[in-house]
Amino acid sequence: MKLLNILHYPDNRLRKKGQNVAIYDDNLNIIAMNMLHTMYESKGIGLAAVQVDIQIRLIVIDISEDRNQPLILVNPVIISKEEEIKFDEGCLSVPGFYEPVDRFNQIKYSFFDINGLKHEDSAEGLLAVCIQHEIDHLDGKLFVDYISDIKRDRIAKKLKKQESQGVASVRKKVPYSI
Ligand code: QAP
Ligand code: CO
Repeated sequence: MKLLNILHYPDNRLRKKGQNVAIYDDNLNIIAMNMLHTMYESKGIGLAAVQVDIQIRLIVIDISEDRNQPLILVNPVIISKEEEIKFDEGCLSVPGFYEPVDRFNQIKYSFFDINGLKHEDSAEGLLAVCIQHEIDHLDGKLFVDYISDIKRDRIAKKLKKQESQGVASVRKKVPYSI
């Protein structure tokens, strides 16, 4: 399995849209497995193909405590949504930042599994929010698009600075590090 490179905001490639998957072959399976591996290694609960610079409508999720209940959703679509909530969100593409976002607490959604079989299901709470967040990625949208311009610009500036200095040198500046 391969660790994939996760793009960080404000990388423009995060604005590309994912194309519908038409062929369910080994290649799709390999991408899904590498995405799950990358998500687990990064301690994430969700990852969309667009975040690893692959423009297809594929997301992987695991919200289980034991990290042993992977979900692979191909061409996911939200059919209905109910009950507005504010949810504190983060993102592997926006490391270190968390902000409240308006979402829906209950959704019905459809998707294709890795074999190309269609399913319909419902979700609520964290899973529902995670599916909404990941489908946004497939449309080039990030959770920071829902917060104020000022906050978003501040986050972009900080992440750009970190990127230019390199994560290692940022760590070196922390006084309590060994
Ligand atoms: C999306 O996000 C999500 O900042 C998935 O330093 C998040 O997996 C949906 C992560 C919250 C619903 C609620 C973020 C890991 C992981 C970070 C993630 C970080 C390390 C985020
Ligand atoms: Co994200």
